[in-house]
Amino acid sequence: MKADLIVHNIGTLVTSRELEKKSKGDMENIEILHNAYLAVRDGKVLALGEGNIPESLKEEKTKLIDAKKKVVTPGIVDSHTHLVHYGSREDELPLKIKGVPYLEILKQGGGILSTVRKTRKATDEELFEKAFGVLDRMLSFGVTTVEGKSGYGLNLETELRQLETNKRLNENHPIDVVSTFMGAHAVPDEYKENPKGYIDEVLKMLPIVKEKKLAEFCDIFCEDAVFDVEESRHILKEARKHGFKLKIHADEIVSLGGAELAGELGTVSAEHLMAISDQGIKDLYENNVIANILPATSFNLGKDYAPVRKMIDTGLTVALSSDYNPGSCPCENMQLVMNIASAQLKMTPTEIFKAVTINAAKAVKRDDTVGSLEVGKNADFVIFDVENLNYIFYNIGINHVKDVFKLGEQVLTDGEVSYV
Ligand code: IZC
Ligand code: ZN
Repeated sequence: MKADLIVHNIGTLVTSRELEKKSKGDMENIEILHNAYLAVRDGKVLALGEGNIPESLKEEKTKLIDAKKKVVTPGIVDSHTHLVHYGSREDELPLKIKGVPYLEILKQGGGILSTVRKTRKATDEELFEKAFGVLDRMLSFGVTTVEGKSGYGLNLETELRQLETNKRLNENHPIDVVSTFMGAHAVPDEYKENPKGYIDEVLKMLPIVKEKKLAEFCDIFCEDAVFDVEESRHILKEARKHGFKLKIHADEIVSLGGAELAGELGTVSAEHLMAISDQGIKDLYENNVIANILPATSFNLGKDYAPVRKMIDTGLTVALSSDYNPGSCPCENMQLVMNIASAQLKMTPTEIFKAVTINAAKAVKRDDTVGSLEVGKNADFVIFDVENLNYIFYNIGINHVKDVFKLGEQVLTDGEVSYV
């Protein structure tokens, strides 16, 4: 079969295809090729390898792109974001700088609840336009798949509007959007005196969201003074009965036992884990739960980082995501996340690429189609304007992404969005 497109003269091709682990704690077990080519047909990877392009792949109309010895990787998967919402919270910056804790701002009716008020008032068009711009920025940093959560409606109507916006974004933007229902993100003002009443509301939303096919995953903010372990267990078990795959914001700020619950329920992933216990790490490992780490949030809140080296040594599957949201981490930049992972979490470039490609694809259950460049998988890939992987983690704070391809189509050209 002939290729539509061949990228050749690739200095370093990170395919992210998983290789056998050399030890339990090996997270560098992905394939990295040198002097390589990547051939695409009908939006899928047709062939790849080292050396010259095999003549058998070429025909007259095959488009050739010279990668000029640069680095090519799979499209980055941002597997944890709060994509659709309205407004911003820079009015809380002085409080944050003075040291008022994130959960205290929420208790005072700010934080998530401030975004809920703005999101409820926004029109569908406003929600769509704002998130569309965010996706363009994410794309410019090399992201081709994004998970997005609801959780700023906290009532049926606006939760559905957020999820419908996810669907519309998925249909209209080149980035794939994986939708997560997070009605249990906070207790809304109107249920302040009756939080159990809000849990009943969430339970009623579950079958409606599922019936409308608006979300694949259900997530919950299991946190001190938000939803406790028992409430989280109840909601997640009900969600599972309705066919949702599960995620949990666990041990982000306080070590509540969220990771242990993730292990008990066998959720797909557990998110944050900055305050995880040793038992929590063990439980995630034994139950195959992906540790989804969001270091830009630690950075932005001035909090401890998750104990990632310990997790990797234990054998956990670690993913890295942005946590893009209007409060704890208003950041669309996955390269910043990767730079923090290098400097602060002491992850190697190879581990970091594994965490943002194939492991992140597993965290959104898309590893059958994205997250690695393998024959038959989607031709979602990025050309970084650097000569080796280390350079991305050495020259920090700038965007090294030059070109992005989604299903074989060029959607970012020389740093500018270029899809039609
Ligand atoms: O809007 O603050 N942590 N949820 C849990 C968030 C951060 C989002 C927000
Ligand atoms: Zn989150």
